[in-house]
Amino acid sequence: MKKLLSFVLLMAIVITLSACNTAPTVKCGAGTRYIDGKCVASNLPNDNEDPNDNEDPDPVQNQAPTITLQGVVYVVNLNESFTMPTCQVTDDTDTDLECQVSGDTVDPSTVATYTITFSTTDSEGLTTEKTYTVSVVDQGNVNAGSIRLKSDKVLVFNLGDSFPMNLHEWFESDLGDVMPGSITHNVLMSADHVLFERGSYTVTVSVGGVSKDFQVLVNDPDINPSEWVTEGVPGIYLNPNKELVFNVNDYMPNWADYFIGYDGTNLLEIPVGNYLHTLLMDADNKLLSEGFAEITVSVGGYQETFIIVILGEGIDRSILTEITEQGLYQNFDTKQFTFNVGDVLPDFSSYYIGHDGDDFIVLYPGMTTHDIVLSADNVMTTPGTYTVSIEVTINHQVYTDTFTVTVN
Ligand SMILES: [Ca+2]
Repeated sequence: MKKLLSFVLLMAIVITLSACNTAPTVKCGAGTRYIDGKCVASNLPNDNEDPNDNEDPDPVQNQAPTITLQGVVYVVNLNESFTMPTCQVTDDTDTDLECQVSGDTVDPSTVATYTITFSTTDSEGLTTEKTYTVSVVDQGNVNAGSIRLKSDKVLVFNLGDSFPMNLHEWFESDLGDVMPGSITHNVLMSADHVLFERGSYTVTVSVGGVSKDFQVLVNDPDINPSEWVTEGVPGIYLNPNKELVFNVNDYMPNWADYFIGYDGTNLLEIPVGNYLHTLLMDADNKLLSEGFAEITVSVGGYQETFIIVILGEGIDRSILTEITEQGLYQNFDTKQFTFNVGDVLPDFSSYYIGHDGDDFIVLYPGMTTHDIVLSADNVMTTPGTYTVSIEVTINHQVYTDTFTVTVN
């Protein structure tokens, strides 16, 4: 009854559509068909239909069914769910046609391309097929099965070792050959491929559109990060033999010599990209300006920010090891107090070092005041003797100091 109802409804819609259509309706007589605006004999020599086929006396009138797929997904990420599309069949005469599904069964846990075919056949034997492919792909770097380090290889080296030139031969893949061009990495090495910086590096192997990262460790036999950490206490640790104190024109150091992560059980080597710092450097990675900077180190869900001190070129950094008490300290040893007209105003905050009893504190440009006569672009314009003052509040205690400068 329901089927009959929907058929009646369908007819009503067809009639309505016809009524709305103002174009003249062409009706072709028996034995003819409607082609390019004309009724032509259906048994023309080039007609595909066999005019003598008595089993199909009126092939013109029957149309093959139409398959409509909804929710077609062509790409499925590995291990994500796959839903078959819904298949709807419409036909000029048959109303109860169903989709048959054949072909592959999509397994989202296996990287492959699967072929699925939907087909349907109407009551007069006309068949329609729709075939498409679904690819299960590994778009992340988690396809452990597809690209592997060969079982006899270990990506751990020591300083001074030569980095293997045939590294691609260390890997194997089900996705194709691992070629020399399949490998990219950020391992630091000399021109003759000698490893010279301790650290954790990344080798990326790409085969067949799938990439996978591998960690490369370069160890320094003289450095044992397990001695840096407190057993059972996770976090980011600074090498106790290192100080985050540098001089202007020092090269930025290899942070892997300075930091290690620790999850309470295992050491976590810190990838080179996990050091974020505010150091100003030139193109050669030389430190440009004295003052304070920060470095934020993260690995394995742990993150910590450390203060870096950059002293003027040639300043003995032992000055800082002597400072342990809260206060404002002069850092005058290499500072300039006599200027000439035309000189640019220096950052007087770098003439001081603050300490809160626990750590050094950052002194910002602008914490000082002065009465030097300047042009709009901070150039000294007028000879004279001037006073520079600083006022810093550390743990609610105010520290002040003044000094004089001469402009000639
Ligand atoms: Ca049909």
